[in-house]
Amino acid sequence: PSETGRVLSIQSHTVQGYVGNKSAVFPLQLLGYDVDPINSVQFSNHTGYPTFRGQVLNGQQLCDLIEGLAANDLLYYTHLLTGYIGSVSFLDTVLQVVDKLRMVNPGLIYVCDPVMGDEGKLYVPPDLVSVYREKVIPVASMLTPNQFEVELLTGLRISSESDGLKACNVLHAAGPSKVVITSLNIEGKLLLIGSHEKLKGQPPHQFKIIIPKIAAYFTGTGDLMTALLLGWSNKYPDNLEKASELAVSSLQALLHRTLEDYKAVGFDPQSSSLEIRLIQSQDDIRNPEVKFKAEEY
Ligand code: ATP
Ligand code: PLP
Ligand code: PXL
Repeated sequence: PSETGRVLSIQSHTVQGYVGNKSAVFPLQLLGYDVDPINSVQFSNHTGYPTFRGQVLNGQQLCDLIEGLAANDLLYYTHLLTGYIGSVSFLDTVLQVVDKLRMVNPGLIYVCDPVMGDEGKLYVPPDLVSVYREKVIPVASMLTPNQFEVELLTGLRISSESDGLKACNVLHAAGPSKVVITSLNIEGKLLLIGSHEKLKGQPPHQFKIIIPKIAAYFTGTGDLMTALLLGWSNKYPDNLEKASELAVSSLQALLHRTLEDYKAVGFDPQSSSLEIRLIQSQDDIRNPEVKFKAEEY
């Protein structure tokens, strides 16, 4: 494995519970990264609860923080990580941040989770879709969409594995050399598809990992998954398969621990969204036992 790096992570902060930066920063630190979080929002709790309160950072305020770093020559990063972004103006500012970071480090890797929705439902303003398509995808190094997000980004309907593979090819042509579709529901099965275009214009290396579906609804898992993929794919830059096996194996161990803990206190895991047991799963993050193997196409 190669050396670790310094990550700028622009994501949500919640006082209680683990989504956004709260679910990405700790695992990246455990994997040896320096992580500098910018909190795009600060909410009491995630938005799946009956209510929430808090503040939203605007594009100008993000600019201000970046200018503060720039003024002290502190803009050297190996990675930029972004997740849920709630407005076009904030996403436009993130694009300016990408340019600024690449002026300092032309090799900056931008890992983008294009969070827009799930299961056919959009939970960002519709205007964001074209900004992701036209401006963000071209500058992203690694993309981690779910099935619905791939459909929005490519305009293709994904109803089979081969549709998923074709969509990855379309995304590679538009920019990112690594694409991981983190969840696909195909014929009742849950799977991840990974695709690495090692040489521009050459056929990508593609694989899948079958994931046994747990009958529960978790929040923050998408954010954790992307952080783990960043962490491991930087340690194994030429082996996205191995990086994905490690990430999936950590995450599944954590999900099972979460489920067991909720059951132990008498909660019905299907009745509400579960907060992940992130801290309690630190050994599974540092040293995952690979139980989920990739199958090459
Ligand atoms: P995005 O952040 O782009 O919206 P997403 O919709 O794929 O991503 P999740 O649905 O939270 O995010 O899934 C992320 C990962 O978490 C999946 O790859 C899967 O491995 C795991 N996961 C989430 N829920 C379950 C579940 N009920 N059973 C098994 N694995 C799950
Ligand atoms: N709804 C809102 C308003 C959100 O901000 C998010 C976060 O991304 C979600 C739902 C669920 O996100 P995910 O599918 O990544 O867990
Ligand atoms: O990606 C999950 C997420 C991120 N940020 C905020 C959220 C959620 C999920 O509900 O509420 C603020």
